[in-house]
Amino acid sequence: MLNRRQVLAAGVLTAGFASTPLLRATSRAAAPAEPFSVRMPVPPVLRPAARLPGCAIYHLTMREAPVEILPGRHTTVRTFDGSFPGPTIRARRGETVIVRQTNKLDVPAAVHLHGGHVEPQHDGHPMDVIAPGDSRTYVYPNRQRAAALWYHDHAHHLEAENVYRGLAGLYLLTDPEEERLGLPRGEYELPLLLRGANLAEDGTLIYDATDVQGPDHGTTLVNGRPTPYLPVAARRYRFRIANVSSGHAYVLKLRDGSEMIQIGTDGGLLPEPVRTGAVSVWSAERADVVIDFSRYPVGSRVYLDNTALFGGETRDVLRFDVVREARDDSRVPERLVPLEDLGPAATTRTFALSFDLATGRYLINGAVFDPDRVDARPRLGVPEIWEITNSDTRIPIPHTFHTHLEQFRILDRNGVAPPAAERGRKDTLTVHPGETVRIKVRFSTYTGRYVFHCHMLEHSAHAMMGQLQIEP
Ligand SMILES: [Cu+2]
Repeated sequence: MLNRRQVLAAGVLTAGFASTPLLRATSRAAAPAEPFSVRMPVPPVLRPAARLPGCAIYHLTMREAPVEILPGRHTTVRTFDGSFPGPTIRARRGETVIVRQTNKLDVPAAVHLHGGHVEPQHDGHPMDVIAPGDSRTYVYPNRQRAAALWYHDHAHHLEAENVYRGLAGLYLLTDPEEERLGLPRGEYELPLLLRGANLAEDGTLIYDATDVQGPDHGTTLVNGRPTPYLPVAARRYRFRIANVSSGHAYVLKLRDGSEMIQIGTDGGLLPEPVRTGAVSVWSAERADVVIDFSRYPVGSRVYLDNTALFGGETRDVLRFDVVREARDDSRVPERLVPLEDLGPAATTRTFALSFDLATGRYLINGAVFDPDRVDARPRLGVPEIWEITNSDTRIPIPHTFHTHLEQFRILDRNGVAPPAAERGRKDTLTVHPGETVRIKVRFSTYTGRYVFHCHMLEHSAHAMMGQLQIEP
């Protein structure tokens, strides 16, 4: 594995700027894909290798595979089981999922279940990697609320490229509370994994960490295909949106300005639905969104746009083609799932996110990641307030702060209560330049070592990460 010095020598300064959307000024010729010329695929649902009482066992192999991204062209990507993005794992609360991962890539990998509440040895710690040729078994107890989690590589220094090249997949955890709500399901509940890709004309996936527009600028992919179309019925659909990009932000709007209903965020369902014209998902965030197509006559074309254009991205994301009528017995109740009270906080910690111009390093509290250093020792079960400040105002670089193990609550942004869609269980949040965000978090169940980091993957790959030791 590359060490930090080698990565720095490889050009961390430009690489750092590369994942800075606000600094992307120019645009580049798009890859040769007519928008809305391919149908949106749905990643396959992974079938268990075995089922035991209360437990499902899966096998996944990480390997390179050729896939079709641009029509008629082959692209070699890094996959879980040949699927780009990875297959969706469907889990139920209380039913253990065991995933045996075999690494047939020529680079190390560590598989992290993002948003998962798991023991430290199953968390995919960045230093706890699966060497090429080796296998490892991860255990996910699923003792947490229904949520759209996702699994992805987390090998230190390599995660940005590994995820960019394809090592990401959705993990949909359900529970009886969610099931009884009557939300759209089956063929009317679809994942939308969003990301960018820099594709050459011949289909080659280019990873250039020094690209000033970010390595994943260029073509917007939904479930691995460029700006696709999706035939829909004139009824409600539930979309499980995940931003699996290196550093892109998506602020999604329907081009006709119509309402969407956001029902969930990173850690599951919101207390109540949020009717909105714009759904925001930054790197690693998820949004659970219902769109009601019954307001459109059959034959309508409904466009989903990205309005967070910092340069290099296209507005087009997805086109819904309303092709038929359909019965709809789904609903969106006015009350979803209540938020539990985390209790009064006993400790306050501060985390300062910054970019050091002199060294080109991304820092948390003035330091880069050191696997031999513990940065915070929260006590099990004791609520804490974390004040996370992005002090980069001269060079306005946003960051996305993510902690492993636990879902937190956003208390305020610069002292102001967060927007309704952020008042749920969160594991990732954007901290804008000049902003201080206060969160409340309470680590539960497991002691041991976990990481927190910026989830702009070019930043975390350059060691914008710290370590927690959860103490009994
Ligand atoms: Cu960052």
